[in-house]
Amino acid sequence: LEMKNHLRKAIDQEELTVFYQPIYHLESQQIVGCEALLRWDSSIYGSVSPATFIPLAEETGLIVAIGKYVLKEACRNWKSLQKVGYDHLFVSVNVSAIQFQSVTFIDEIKAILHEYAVPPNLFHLELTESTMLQNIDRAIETLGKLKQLGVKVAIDDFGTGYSSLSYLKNLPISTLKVDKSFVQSLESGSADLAIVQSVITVAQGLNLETVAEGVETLEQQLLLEELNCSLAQGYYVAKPMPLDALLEWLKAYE
Ligand code: G
Ligand code: G
Ligand code: MN
Ligand code: NA
Repeated sequence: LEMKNHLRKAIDQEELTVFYQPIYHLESQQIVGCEALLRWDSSIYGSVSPATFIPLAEETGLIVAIGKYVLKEACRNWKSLQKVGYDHLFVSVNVSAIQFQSVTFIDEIKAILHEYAVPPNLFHLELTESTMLQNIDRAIETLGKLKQLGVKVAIDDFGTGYSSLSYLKNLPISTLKVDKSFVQSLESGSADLAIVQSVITVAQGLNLETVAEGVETLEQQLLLEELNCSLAQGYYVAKPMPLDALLEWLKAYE
């Protein structure tokens, strides 16, 4: 309860910030975008993981305000990237189930993209399988509207849910993000290699892009390249960082 009360004040007290982790094309090693990842630097608790405070925000309904803050901040920061020439990079924002299911979600997205003049094709959303499967018909409808707007949607943490593959063909999405739990134990001949390989094969068959998450070593990167995974992100190339640091990092990376 205590933490919930502090979370309530976190936005106004400017304790919430958005970090960005670069996403790159494996074959060319070019940076193509970044994932927005929320951070809470609390005056009481220090830095709190979103894995802890996002569920709290969902329980209390605070996720509505927090979600809106992240969407706005991501668009505002995209403008900063654009101003210094990185106008080809996409920004990918995590969306929680409550946010996605809100009746005003599509209008909110439209308004924010309009307000910051962000090209919809450079604005991506990440949803988990469980978010989509809570109400599959409704999800298909909302995803269809996003697609009409030109906003790309990725399934996040793909492979960790219990759902069957059959629903995939009915979802108007564009990307599968291979969960880092599979990527981290990638080794030649391992079970995880077989799993990642089949996810990529399924994605190719459905014309979906693949992003491997949690790439920490050159070995993992090379294996993913061999498997024809298109994009990747992970500590091997860069950790999530504040916008200022990202701008510096992009300049140095060129
Ligand atoms: O960056 P980190 O590993 O700490 O993120 C932990 C979890 O929090 C991840 O599952 C990530 O998807 C989630 N997360 C990070 N930022 C956001 C956000 O802005 N909104 C939502 N809903 N989840 C987020
Ligand atoms: O949204 P999602 O659940 O995919 O969140 C991605 C999480 O993975 C974020 O918390 C991010 O900080 C974390 N992350 C990104 N790259 C790496 C990595 O290379 N290794 C590990 N362990 N975590 C990573
Ligand atoms: Mn994500
Ligand atoms: Na993930």
